[in-house]
Amino acid sequence: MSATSPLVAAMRQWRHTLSKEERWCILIVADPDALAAAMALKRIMQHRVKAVDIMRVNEVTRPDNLAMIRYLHIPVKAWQPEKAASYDRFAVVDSQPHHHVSLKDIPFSLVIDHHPLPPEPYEGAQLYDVRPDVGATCSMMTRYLQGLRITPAPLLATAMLYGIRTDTAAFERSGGEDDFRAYQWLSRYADTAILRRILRSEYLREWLPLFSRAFRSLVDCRGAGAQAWLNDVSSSDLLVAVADFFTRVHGLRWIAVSGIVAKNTVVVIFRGDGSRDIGRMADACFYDVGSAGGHRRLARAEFPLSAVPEGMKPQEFVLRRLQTRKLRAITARPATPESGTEAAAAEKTAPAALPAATADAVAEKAADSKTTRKAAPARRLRERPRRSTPAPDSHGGRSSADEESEREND
Ligand SMILES: [Mn+2]
Repeated sequence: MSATSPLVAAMRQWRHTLSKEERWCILIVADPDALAAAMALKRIMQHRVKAVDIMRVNEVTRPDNLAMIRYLHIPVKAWQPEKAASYDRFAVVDSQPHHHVSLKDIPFSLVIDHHPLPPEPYEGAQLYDVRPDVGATCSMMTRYLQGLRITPAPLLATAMLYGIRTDTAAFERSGGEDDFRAYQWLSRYADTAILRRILRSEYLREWLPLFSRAFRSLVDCRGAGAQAWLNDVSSSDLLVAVADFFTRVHGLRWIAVSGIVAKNTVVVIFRGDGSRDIGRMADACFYDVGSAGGHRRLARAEFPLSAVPEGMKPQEFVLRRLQTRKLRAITARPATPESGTEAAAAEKTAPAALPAATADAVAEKAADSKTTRKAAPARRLRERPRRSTPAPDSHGGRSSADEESEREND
């Protein structure tokens, strides 16, 4: 066994200090890795304390995360700060106290996480294990379960598997030896049918009317593309969900799904199969009315409703632009941020001020995830920057990887 053995020893020691008198609260910024790691910690503490509650400090809105909570019976509740006094001790997993306002003033006895180390060391925790080199907190928790000789029940194993899968984007974005091994071990105990069901939970019921609008409004566009107009939507994430759906249709070279967000902004989400540079196309169609751009397969444009000429319907305007605009010369295109720092900085800015591609990527990842509390490493933005030489990538083998790593949250 490896360098983690002292950590397991520390965990064992910590477990001996638990008291039947104490009520524990595990606080998380809920995402799959955090939810599953909290379940694992609760399992480790089982029967050794009076009570363990799992509390989330954020909202869960993504359909896959909601499905995870429902199908795996994760007993997570919304954190109410005024109830803090009813707990004796606190733990945080997959986050650190400085990551979230609701966490920062709580005296944690246990911190287990895989995000970067804090600027100043955290004092006061009996068990403190922060290892930024690990792909998921669930991989760390797996090692603890193994060390304590705890066999995970199917629902716990499934949750942890999903946690690792999500944080590493199924090992495409990150993940090392520890994560692989943990994944392999957990697979023996997990329920793959439930896992598949969670992975397939991509839409919410209330989105279905949008799909019907999309199908009804679908019109063919030049170059084997199509466009759909959804009218008013509550968030551009919904346009993204609908556009992503259409990427499953073989023979549809590109799709543009558009609608009006917040009553005054027209957003167009582009998806393409890579046969043409969709980022260039978005730019060509809308650069003069707002912000537009993206990558070869993913792009976005947004502009104020007021940019639509008097007497013209916005959907007509979008369609006309899609049909008639010619591509601009490559040199005229604005730069796309490529470094992680730029992207991280961009996350804090208002979406309208962002280069479109970044805004898109951020919006998609933001849902329940914790993009704002950690700097995005450069490897997160692994889609090919649109300024790179258009490669003959249809046989690259990574063709669908880009989109997939975007859909998955982290
Ligand atoms: Mn994580």
